[in-house]
Amino acid sequence: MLDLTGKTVAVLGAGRSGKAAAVLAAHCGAAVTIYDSRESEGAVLATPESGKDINVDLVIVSPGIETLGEFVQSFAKGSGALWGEVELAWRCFSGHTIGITGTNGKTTTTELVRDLVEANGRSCVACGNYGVPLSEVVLYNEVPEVISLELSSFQLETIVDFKPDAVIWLNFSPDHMDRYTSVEEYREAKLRILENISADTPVVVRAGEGLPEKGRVITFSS
Ligand code: UMA
Repeated sequence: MLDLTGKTVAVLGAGRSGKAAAVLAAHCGAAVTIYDSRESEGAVLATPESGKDINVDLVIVSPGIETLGEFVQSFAKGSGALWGEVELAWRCFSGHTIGITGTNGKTTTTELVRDLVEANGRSCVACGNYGVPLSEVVLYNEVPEVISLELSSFQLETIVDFKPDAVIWLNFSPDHMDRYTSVEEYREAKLRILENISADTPVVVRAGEGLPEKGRVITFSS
């Protein structure tokens, strides 16, 4: 488990991932405060203005909060590192990670992958953008050997060292244009799934997606 003893952590967002990240960071030994821009039980009410006065060792951001927005940036300035919830949780997981992204079909595939892994005799939990935050899963009494991890572009924006053992890239089409200034920006966020992989990491991808040449590519098509 990651050791955060003596560290101060600000978790931004008191939704499902924020609360799970806060419990996990506290479990790792940190002094944790949750901040939210709305009145929320267990969280300190914060604004971009008040965030400027908060300097901590680590800021953990929930996926629904814009990384480059004023709220997150006010906390990040003057603080140490900025991680997403997935980055924190992945650093606390010692099993195998299958990272799944794409614009459509992620949840179905995440469940299918879990079933395939289990059918091969290994314990596996489907999680991430799909329902259960990874931060909850790493604190289960029986931590699975493998995680089938659905990853949104929002979650991928805030990875640092996150390195899946296998990648599945299903497809890409414009989405979330209320968050991104261009389709390219959305695609760049998703492509971060490949950022830290090794040359031999399997990358299962739909033929014709035009991904950068990274990993050991295995294409599929109808
Ligand atoms: N908040 C602030 N400041 C802001 C904006 C929001 O404090 O500027 C606070 C809100 O007041 C709220 C909290 O942030 O209290 C919400 O955080 P969040 O939006 O990250 O929501 P969570 O409940 O933590 O859920 C997140 C994912 N939500 C989003 O990505 C928007 C869930 O994905 C995910 O299941 C969950 O973590 C567990 O990992 C949902 C989703 O719609 C299903 N995802 C998008 C999609 O699939 O298209 C990407």
